[in-house]
Amino acid sequence: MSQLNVTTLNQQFAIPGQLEFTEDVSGLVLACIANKQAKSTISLQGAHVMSFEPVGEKPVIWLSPAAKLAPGKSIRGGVPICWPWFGAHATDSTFPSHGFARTVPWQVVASEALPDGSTRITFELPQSSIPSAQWPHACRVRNVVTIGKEMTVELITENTGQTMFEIGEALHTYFAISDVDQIRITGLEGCAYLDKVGDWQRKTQSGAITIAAEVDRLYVDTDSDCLIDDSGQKRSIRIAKRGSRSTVVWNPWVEKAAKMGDFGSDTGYRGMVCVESVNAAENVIKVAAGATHSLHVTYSIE
Ligand code: TA6
Repeated sequence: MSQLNVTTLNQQFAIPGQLEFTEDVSGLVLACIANKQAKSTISLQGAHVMSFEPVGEKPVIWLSPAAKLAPGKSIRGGVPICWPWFGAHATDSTFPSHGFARTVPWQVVASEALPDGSTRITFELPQSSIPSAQWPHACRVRNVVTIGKEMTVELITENTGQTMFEIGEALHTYFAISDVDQIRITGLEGCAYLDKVGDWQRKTQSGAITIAAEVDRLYVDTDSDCLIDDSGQKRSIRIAKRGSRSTVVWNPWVEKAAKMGDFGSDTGYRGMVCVESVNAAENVIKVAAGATHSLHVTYSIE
């Protein structure tokens, strides 16, 4: 049975007053959550959180006004899932950057109204969505999203095969900010990073991160929380991760954003910053046969 039948999804997984499924004009199927604590929209394609807005707060997650919703196309903004590799594929440049998981259909396998008033929905990557030429391993992959005053996203990789496999991954999260010159990012002081803008040179972070040009840094061997202090919005966004040893901080700045063409206006890049919870470079994850790995992140406002 096709999971993309909205009627079937609502019969099986809708929660009155909290969760319903709709089909967007683009043909993408969306899970729409609205409970007493927050609202969120999640595309079944890529199990891709597109929005998260706690009641009484401005949106936490940024989605480009020019995001092109189309089957098979990555969505600019939200929480893209990069899996089973991060960035360019190690050996085959014809394979999609950041893996295939974010542009293929996922299925809904569970929905729950939790006692604390939050709503949980579980997505699974069906074998039929996995291109065996790119990923010839037996696995079970789930993305568990919980929407309440806080949002948690847990990407779970189970090795159901007979041999170890290695994954790179990320919750490549775009955050809505007042303006890029109003923020500083803390939590990575003293960490080593690979500077993509500087030919991947290895450097060390000194002090808080501020942004006044393109920034694209892969911080390694860090499991620290990060805080986006936004003086313009008089709030901080906390990113608290488990099962991730890398963090990427990215803002494309004006030229790169213009080249990408889906950041909206020519100043669209000023309203966003990515702080991504990652396992990449020396932090890629070896998943032994029969083992399960979890990348878990909680997003909250302070
Ligand atoms: O995580 C930062 C990054 O790797 C940047 O180098 C840039 O490529 C960004 O991801 C967006 O990639 P995408 O494939 O979504 O356009």
